[in-house]
Parts: sequence; structure tokens; C-alpha cells
Amino acid sequence: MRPTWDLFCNVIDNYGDIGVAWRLARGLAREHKLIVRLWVDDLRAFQRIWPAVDPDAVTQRCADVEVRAWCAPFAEVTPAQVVIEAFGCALPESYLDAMARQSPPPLWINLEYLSAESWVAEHHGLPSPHPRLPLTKYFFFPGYTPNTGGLLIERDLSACRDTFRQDSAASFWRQLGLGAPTPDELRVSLFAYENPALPALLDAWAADTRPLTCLVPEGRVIPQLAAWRGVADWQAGDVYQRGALRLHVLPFSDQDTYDRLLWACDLNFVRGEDSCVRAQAAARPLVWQAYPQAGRAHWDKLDALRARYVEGLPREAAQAVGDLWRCWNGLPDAPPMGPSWAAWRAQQGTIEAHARGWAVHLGTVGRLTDKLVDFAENKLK
Ligand code: TRH
Repeated sequence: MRPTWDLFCNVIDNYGDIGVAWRLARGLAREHKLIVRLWVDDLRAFQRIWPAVDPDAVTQRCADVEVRAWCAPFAEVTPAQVVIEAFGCALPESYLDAMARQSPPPLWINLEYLSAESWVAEHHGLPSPHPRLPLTKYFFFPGYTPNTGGLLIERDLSACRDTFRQDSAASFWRQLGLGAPTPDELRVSLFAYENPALPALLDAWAADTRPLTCLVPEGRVIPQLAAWRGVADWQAGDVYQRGALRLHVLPFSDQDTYDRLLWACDLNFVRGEDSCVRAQAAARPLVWQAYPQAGRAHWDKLDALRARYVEGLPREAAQAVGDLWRCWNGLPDAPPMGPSWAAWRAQQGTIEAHARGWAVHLGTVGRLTDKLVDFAENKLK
């Protein structure tokens, strides 16, 4: 019998919670043929990254996953054999009680946020007994080393990416209303939180010596873009040119189309968690904006990934990558945007070669779905 899995996702803000939960649910169902039920408390947010989702359906099937609306009071159901709580989202009390009545009780896993920090490996897999019920929760930490929970990357991602680049990139650009890039043009995607460094970046791009096309999915950064351009609002489909820079606002797409945008672009600005991993797996250079946290905790996260990512790069290229990432994240000791961008441009070829090698290296870390399945098999033995 194939084991059953329940995944719980509470959407707090943005798309990272549902983005990771959905990608994981799909991966477990598709690659491991598991019976997966995904409980989501905000189906409208879910619909933004997966338009096939019906936001009013209590139960529906999407991509081999049973999607259930997580409502109060919680439905009376038999818990699955493996229960994943995404990002400490706190399971419904009635469901916890039902878990405790199962014999043997389900394996209960709390999926944590991804980080490149070294403490992650020490905390990965640690148990925590429930204070009242005969249940143990295990903490599962995705990460960048083999002794962590690994990364949420599909088994066939690199093959799909390479086939896309060979066969479908030109038609993808046409669908977006663009022609093929000119030989000296740089195509950049920009997915970001509001960022004080953005106007200076746009100025640097407008002053670049070669054409630069920036593609911006609709979202939090649009008001800042509009202000830079001097207009009140900016809708998807609208295009604006200043100097070398051509700015396109795109509709927010489904997860798979967003992957194709990352594969098609030469450089990707990404944020948070899931888009950052996708950009790394795209085998193209990236600039990461860490999710802002209280007490600047995200600066440590940023520096941890930056340090891992630049390993093996020649000193000047490592410095250029680090400076641009740090400048984009507002670190006080980073150089200003103009020189940071110029330095990155000067090292572009080296950084591109490194990005290809880094994507191959990611394959040695291990995949989150495989690691979860192995963990569950060992614990349920
Ligand atoms: O949306 P985010 O900023 O999510 C954040 C982070 O995950 C952060 O760590 C977390 O604490 C916070 O949410 C609550 O960035 P992230 O993680 O990259 O998630 C974005 C998702 O949206 C990802 O799955 C890709 C998807 N996406 C699309 O499907 N279509 C699009 O057009 C774009 C731009 C993104």
C-alpha cells in the first residue's frame, strides 16, 4: 500500500508558503506516486500561482493532488500516515487529537524555511515531543548541504530546462510579445519586495552601454517602478523605455511559466525562498533579495548563501557578486549601486560560467522530496 501524506499550509503573506507547499505536494505525488492531500487556508492566494485552482471548492484534484480547503471547524478526517506542517503552521486541535488516536500514530514533520546557515544541519531531523499527546514532531530543514533536508528541485528539472532553451525559448519570447534578444542585449527578470535600491538600479540599467530588457511580474514592486517612471500606475502589458533600459510589466504567471521566464532570462532578480532556488537551478546568474526579517536576521541568511555561492569564483568576480547582492539588500557596508552594477557587468562572463557549475553542484546536495520519503520510510518501519 502506498503511504498517505497530509500537507498543511497556512498562507501568511506573499507566495512562498503556498509556493513551497504546492511544489512539494506535486513532487511527492508525481515523482514518488504518493497519495497526497494538501490543506490550504487561502485558496485565492493558491490560485495566483496555479490558476486551475477553484478558490471556492472545498475539495478538488489538481495535478494528482487532492486539494482541500482548510476551514474552521476542521473537517472530521482520518489523518494520513505522514503529516507535514509547513513552516510551523499549527495543526487543528481536532486533527491532532485524531492523530493521537491512530495506532501507530502518524509521522509528524514540521517543514522549516530554507537557509544556507551552518546551524541548519545541526537542527535537521531533531524530535520534539508534544507536551500533552503521545506524538512526536520532527523538524525538517531544507538546506544546501547533504546533511540537511536538501532542495526542492524536480528530478527532471535540468532536462526540461535544457530542452526548453533549445526548442521553445523563441516561442516563449513571442508569447510575451517580445522578439528574440539581440546579440548584445541582456534580458533580466525582476521579482522583488519594495526596495530602496531599486531606483538606482534602474538608473544604472538606463545608463548601460548595451540594451537591457527587464521583465517584471506584477506585484509589490510596481508602485516603485511607476514612481521612477513618473506615472501613477503601471499595468501588465505596458512597456517603457529610458536610455538602454526597456521595462515590461508581465502578468503574474503560474509556477511552471515563471520557471520558463527564469530559464529564458540571462539574469534573474529573485526573492524569498522558492524563486531563489528556482533561479539557481536555472543555471543563470541571480541576485537574491532575502525576505526582510526583524532584527536584520535576513542579512545573516543572505551572507550565508552568498558565501556558499561564490566559493570557487575568482576573487574579483566573487566580490562583484557579493557587492551586488549586498547592495540590493541594503547592507550598510556595500558599495553604491552604480559601481556595483558596473563591476558585475565587467565580470559577467565568469559569473555566467559559475552559475552553470553551481546548478550542477546543487544536484549533489540531495532533493527535498527524496529526503522526506527516505526519512518517512525509516521512521515508519
Ligand atoms: O513570495 P515570496 O516572497 O515568499 C516569501 C518567502 O518564501 C519567505 O521566505 C517567507 O517567509 C514568506 O514568503 C512568508 O517568495 P518565494 O519564496 O520566491 O515564493 C514565490 C512563489 O511564487 C514561488 O513559488 C514562485 C511563484 N511565482 C509564480 O508562480 N508566478 C510568478 O509570476 C512569480 C513571480 C512567482
